[in-house]
Amino acid sequence: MFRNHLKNEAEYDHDRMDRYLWQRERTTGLSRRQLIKMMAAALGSAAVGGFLCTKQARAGGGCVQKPTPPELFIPQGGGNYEMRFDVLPHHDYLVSSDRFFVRDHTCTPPPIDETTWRLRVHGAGVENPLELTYDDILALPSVTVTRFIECAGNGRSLFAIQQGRMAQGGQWLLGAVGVAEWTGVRLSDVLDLAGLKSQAVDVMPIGLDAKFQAFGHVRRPFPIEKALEDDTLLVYAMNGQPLLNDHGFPVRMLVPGWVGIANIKWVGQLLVSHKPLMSPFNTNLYRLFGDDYPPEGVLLTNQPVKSAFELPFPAQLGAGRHVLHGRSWSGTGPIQQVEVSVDGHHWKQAELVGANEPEAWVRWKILWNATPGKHVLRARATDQAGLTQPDDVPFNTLGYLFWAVVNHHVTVV
Ligand SMILES: Nc1nc2c(c(=O)[nH]1)N[C@H]1C(S)=C(S)[C@@H](COP(=O)(O)O)O[C@H]1N2
Ligand SMILES: [Mo]
Repeated sequence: MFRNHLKNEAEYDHDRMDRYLWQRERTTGLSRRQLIKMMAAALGSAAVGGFLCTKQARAGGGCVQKPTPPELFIPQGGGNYEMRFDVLPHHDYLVSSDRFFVRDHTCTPPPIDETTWRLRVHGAGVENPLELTYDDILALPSVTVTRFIECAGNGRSLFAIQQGRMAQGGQWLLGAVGVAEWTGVRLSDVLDLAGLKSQAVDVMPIGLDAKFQAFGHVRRPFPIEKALEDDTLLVYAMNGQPLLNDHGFPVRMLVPGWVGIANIKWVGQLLVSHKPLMSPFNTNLYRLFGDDYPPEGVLLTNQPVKSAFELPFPAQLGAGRHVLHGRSWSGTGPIQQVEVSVDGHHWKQAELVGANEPEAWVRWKILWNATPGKHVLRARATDQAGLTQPDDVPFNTLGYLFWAVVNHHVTVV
């Protein structure tokens, strides 16, 4: 019944939240106002810990299995490492798997034996609940796409650095994003096998990693319309190799253009529902809360448009001519244009280089004659949907979606 507005999850969220609160009102006897207050309270206690696995990491329990040398990554506590843009090879469109950022809620990438692993597809939204083996999945028609995965919290540190207000959570710069080539099967093919019912409204992949505190297993529903898109995949390979354990071996979700959390790693179950589904990962977390937002927050769906220079942050350069390299990306379409300012007033078009895939990124370059002194470089992208990076963004307490133009400080000597 919601089908016609499922494409726009933000609109649908309104209905979904409404129904959810209505169900909760009936089962708990609490008022809507009380329920919203409880959500906000749970949120407060959750957020205090920031990245909650930091303690474990300090105790020596390494969370991430692939090497994370400081030349390639900035550690962000626990199982969280951001990619360094400054050492990304300018000529590579893809981020190799050894450089790809890692974001784990629990520091417990489960050691999964793919011979005993099963994907359970079940729920009232399917006629024939089923279990698939790894081999069953490999035997389905495969699809390869190039897309980014970006954490909703990417750029969070810039709320403090640039707008003077620190948000809760890991203080990422801009490297919690990466573009890879993903191979897997269409989620729609798997749902067809399970006899998807016309009444199905939501699909919720559930991760096999440990429970994230009181929030339980990492899981996030998305509407059936998104589930049925051609590039929404159950992925088993990244850049032509089986997924690394850190990136969700044996199978993870790829939900193109959407916030990182939608791309559930180590998927063990797909719950297909004929009723709206909720999880703390789209009610308490991954919503915009704060003075500029309604009390129940605003759902996150697509990543907005952003840009980064392939320079250290901040950078030091010698005087003279430089080719500045960078990348821009958007969750709402390919990039239309990128403008760069080196003086805070004038904008010049950067030259777009090579591939410009939707929900991936485009590389760009521009010549700069650097004179000694302090400078602020700024890059501003516009995507084909017409979305342009603003000068600042309203604060939200959890620091998601910082997509304002970034002031990149450079000292020229
Ligand atoms: N099971 C599970 N899936 C998960 C997460 C997690 O902690 N557990 N983190 C999510 C978040 S917040 C992001 S940004 C991406 C990061 O994917 P990556 O670590 O492969 O870069 O995975 C998502 N999928
Ligand atoms: Mo994330």
